[in-house]
Amino acid sequence: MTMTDLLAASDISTAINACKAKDSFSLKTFFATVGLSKKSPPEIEKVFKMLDQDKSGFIEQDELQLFLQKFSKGARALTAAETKAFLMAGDMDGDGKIAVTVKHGKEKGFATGV
Ligand SMILES: [Ca+2]
Repeated sequence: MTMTDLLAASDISTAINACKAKDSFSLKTFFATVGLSKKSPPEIEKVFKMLDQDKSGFIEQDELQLFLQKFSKGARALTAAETKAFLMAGDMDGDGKIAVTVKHGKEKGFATGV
């Protein structure tokens, strides 16, 4: 399973190119551009599982930093400010990480609620 199994490669490059400049990453814009906004929760869950490198069931800060690189190898890492904003958007229960599946905690809103 790779990102391009779920998302169009052209949409991914458009989304990556749109946030090339540091601190220009917007989660909402990225999700919309890459086509994730239109995906069903189970499909979004698959994407989040790919982001969960150590299979902990959560996206931790270090995994979030590499978010863009998971979509495109040549992409930049997120800045500390972007990572923090991402975490604040997704971390509904305040434990400092984002749950991957809808079964974990209260974070069922992340996949669909961005
Ligand atoms: Ca993890």
